[in-house]
Amino acid sequence: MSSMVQIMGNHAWMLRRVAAALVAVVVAGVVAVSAQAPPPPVTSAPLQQVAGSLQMYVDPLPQMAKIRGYGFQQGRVVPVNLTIGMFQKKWKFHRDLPETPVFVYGQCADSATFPGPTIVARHDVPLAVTWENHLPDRHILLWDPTVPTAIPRNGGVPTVVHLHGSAHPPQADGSAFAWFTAGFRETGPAWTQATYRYPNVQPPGNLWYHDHALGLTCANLLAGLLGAYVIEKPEVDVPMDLPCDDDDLHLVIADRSFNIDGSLYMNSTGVAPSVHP
Ligand SMILES: *[C@@H]1O[C@H](CO)[C@@H](O)[C@H](O)[C@H]1NC(C)=O
Ligand SMILES: *[C@@H]1O[C@H](CO)[C@@H](O)[C@H](O)[C@H]1NC(C)=O
Ligand SMILES: [Cu+2]
Repeated sequence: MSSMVQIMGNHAWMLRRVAAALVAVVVAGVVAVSAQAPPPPVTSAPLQQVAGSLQMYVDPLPQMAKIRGYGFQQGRVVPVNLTIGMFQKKWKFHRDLPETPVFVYGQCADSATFPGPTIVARHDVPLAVTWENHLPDRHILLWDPTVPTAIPRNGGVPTVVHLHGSAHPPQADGSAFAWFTAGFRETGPAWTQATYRYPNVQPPGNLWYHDHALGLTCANLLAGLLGAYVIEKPEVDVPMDLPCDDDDLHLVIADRSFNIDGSLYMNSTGVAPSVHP
């Protein structure tokens, strides 16, 4: 459907981003946990022990659900509106790992996946997505309050969605300051609207959507808030006889380390604001 180069370009960026998340120095928790003692630092030995214990090629390649970002009316392609939520649920990353909490995108909690559903948009057909935050009051990972971070007054996990690589108006860009908590209870200073409109006027290709909240992007992505977004254009795709529909598989490569208990690892070195920075 779209060039491999583009896929790799996006993924290379994602890997860099996730790698950054993995080595991020995490300092202290949310308001709610700031009074607690920092957790003891995790050394690389247990992480390598878990990683080394996982056998490769034993699970089928996961296929995320595709959500069509357009409809048909009397044979014509027409725009649709989608609602996609963010949910906490448990996810099994490997046959031999227990289920563990993640934050993931989906049309409902049951169908939410890591990575999120693949949105298939059509060139020149605008798509409106209402992104909803259904996350709980507390994060599953630690926050770093020593960088400018979205801190809601009444708890909740700030989120905002950025469609990476897309050309769209600034109000739909998912500014780091346009964050919102569950039910839009609290919103950041740049928040203007719940529904983002993506014009899909650029050349066809593979994009990805991911969280972009101020100071929380690394934790929210590590927790699972990412997914693929494809712009198809039959005039380009069909003459090349590329695989389509179920034969067109979208691969998302994401790097994660796991603690001994199977939970997602995030580096919490420096969890003491008096010490760091
Ligand atoms: C966590 O981050 C600290 C500071 O950057 C680093 O020294 C340490 O090696 C990291 N821990 C692991 C397990 O990667
Ligand atoms: C999508 O939402 C817009 C704005 O609320 C509305 O005007 C339009 O009719 C909706 N389209 C569909 C297909 O529901
Ligand atoms: Cu991005």
